Amino acid sequence: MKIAIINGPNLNLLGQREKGIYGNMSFEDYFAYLKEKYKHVQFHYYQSNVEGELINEIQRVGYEYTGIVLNPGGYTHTSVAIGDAIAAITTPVVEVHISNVHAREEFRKISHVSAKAAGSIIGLGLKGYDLAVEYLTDNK
Ligand code: CA2
Repeated sequence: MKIAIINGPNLNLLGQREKGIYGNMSFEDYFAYLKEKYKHVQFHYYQSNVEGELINEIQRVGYEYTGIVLNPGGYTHTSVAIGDAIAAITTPVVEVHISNVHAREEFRKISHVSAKAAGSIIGLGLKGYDLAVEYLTDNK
């Protein structure tokens, strides 16, 4: 069972900056925990700050993998192209946001991804990735 975790722009800074919003754990540390917890899952992690690279990766894994956990970062609110990429693939996508985007600025309430995703997990911190993996691996 193959699960891809794809993180968008600036999420490489997790644990280093804005800890009040995004927590103090790096994604690398959290990823080590996930791999330990779901030993039967073959994980692939990808992070990019570049919109087209994220789309290339979504297309690359989007037909063969069991599921994609996607946090598109700020592109969530701007990228029609990432939404189109999700609509084009066959692998289910769970959208994850660490912070509660609905409790922040107005522009963060818009997502070009939510309607194309199987579902969204918002505002539960890094635990959201865990819950997304749980959903995607259930009954597989
Ligand atoms: O809450 C989320 O997961 C977001 O996708 C994070 C994006 C933000 O633009 C979305 O509205 C919500 C920002 C990612 C920035 O990540 C940082 C992490 C640590 C330090 C600085 C930025």
